Amino acid sequence: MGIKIVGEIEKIDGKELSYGDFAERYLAENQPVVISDLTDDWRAREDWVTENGLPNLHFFATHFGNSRVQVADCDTREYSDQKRLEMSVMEFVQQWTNDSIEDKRKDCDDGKSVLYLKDWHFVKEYPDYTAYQTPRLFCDDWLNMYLDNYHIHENRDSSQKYDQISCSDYRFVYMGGKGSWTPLHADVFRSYSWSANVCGKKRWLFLPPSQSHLVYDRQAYLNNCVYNIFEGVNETKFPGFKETTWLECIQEPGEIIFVPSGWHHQVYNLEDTISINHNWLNAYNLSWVWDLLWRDYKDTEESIEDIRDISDDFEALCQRNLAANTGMNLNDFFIFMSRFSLGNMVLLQYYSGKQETLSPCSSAVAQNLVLNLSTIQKTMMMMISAGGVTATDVYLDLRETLEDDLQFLRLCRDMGRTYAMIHKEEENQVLFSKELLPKMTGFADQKRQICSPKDLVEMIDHYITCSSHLLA
Ligand SMILES: O=C(O)CCC(=O)C(=O)O
Ligand SMILES: [Fe+2]
Repeated sequence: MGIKIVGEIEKIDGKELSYGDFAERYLAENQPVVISDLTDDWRAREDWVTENGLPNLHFFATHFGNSRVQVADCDTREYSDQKRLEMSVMEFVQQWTNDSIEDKRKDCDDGKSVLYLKDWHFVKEYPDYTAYQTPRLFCDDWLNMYLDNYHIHENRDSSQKYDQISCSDYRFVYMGGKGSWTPLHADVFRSYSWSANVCGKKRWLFLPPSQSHLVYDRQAYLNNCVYNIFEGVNETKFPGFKETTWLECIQEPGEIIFVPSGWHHQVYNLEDTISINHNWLNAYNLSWVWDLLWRDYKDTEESIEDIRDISDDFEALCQRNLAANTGMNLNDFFIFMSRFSLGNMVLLQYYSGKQETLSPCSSAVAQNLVLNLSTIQKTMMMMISAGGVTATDVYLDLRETLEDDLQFLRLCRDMGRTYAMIHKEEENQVLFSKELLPKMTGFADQKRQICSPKDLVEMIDHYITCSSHLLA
């Protein structure tokens, strides 16, 4: 059964695209787009690619050969994903080289599996090797900004050691030969993703979120999703699949694709390809993240309903399972939003302090901060009406957050730099840590704790009101 492809993804020149236009046309509208001309000066496009435009495997083996990475066996399904193997980059490169030599000799198809290195946390592992700069369009990234300073899920029962690398960030390198591929999925947390081809070509197939229900089997445990849209989609399980309509895109070397929230996609490497990809979220897609988290929570609850009566703390069990399945539970989300809001408030106070001299850029930053806060506030209101977060030991102690160590100061500094850069503020106006500290101590004298979404809503109200003059 073939799929129905009804159009292609728009392509535009990144040099001609302002941040405001990108936010308005693609982030806010949740529409995919391919952007050219933003990767020409990346070190990765020099170091990682041979003169013939192929992956420079020798470079990887000599510089990063010892890294342990996850490699997907593209021919073997395991549950809803491909089977994963762990190996060193050196081993991966050796297998890839051997396979290509054999393919050439035998003119292909000897039944050997195609391997695909995925989800390599390259930036975390090699922070001093600047392989690329994240384009400004994708920098309003709460997820990675937060994860650079905090863990999203603190594991309270220390029996399970926190997985340092695999939860450390959402910035990845992918590498695979021609024919390697990624099964149908929508991204983690329903975040946005961007994906840049360092070399090679990809074919993408996209399904708009309005049709997502057509690729799910709601009857099955944990909502089974179609795995491969080109092979054996079961009519009985997915009766709506034949109604689906797809958008296609061929992504060339150097191009970046923007994958909006909740769009399912299946991806093929048409040539030997290296790509860099980040997942991120911000004010424009926060409601997607919340919706999924709440739905996953309800599904988790339902899946263990039969042990509710014999469980000491059913809610805690649900939260534990949710964190294990999705990487974040409702409490983690609440703490994430609380810390992130606090950072926005501190910055807003900083900008309020310079109200007389607010440049157009500073005022764009202030507007962005207010947008962030009001979006978090709306999301917290949804959380309140859904009845989420009831655990009594989940709260944010302001004094601890503000004074205890450098984590929060770093988060504020990263946020300040990021928003200044996004809105092109002059270097000398970028705030410095020493100016932030007095702003923070002002906070600590106030209410001691944010104990519930309601507290956070009230606190945000106060700060938005106080800074309304910045938006005039
Ligand atoms: O390139 C791939 O194989 C998959 C990438 C992907 O799914 C993404 O960037 O969201
Ligand atoms: Fe994806």
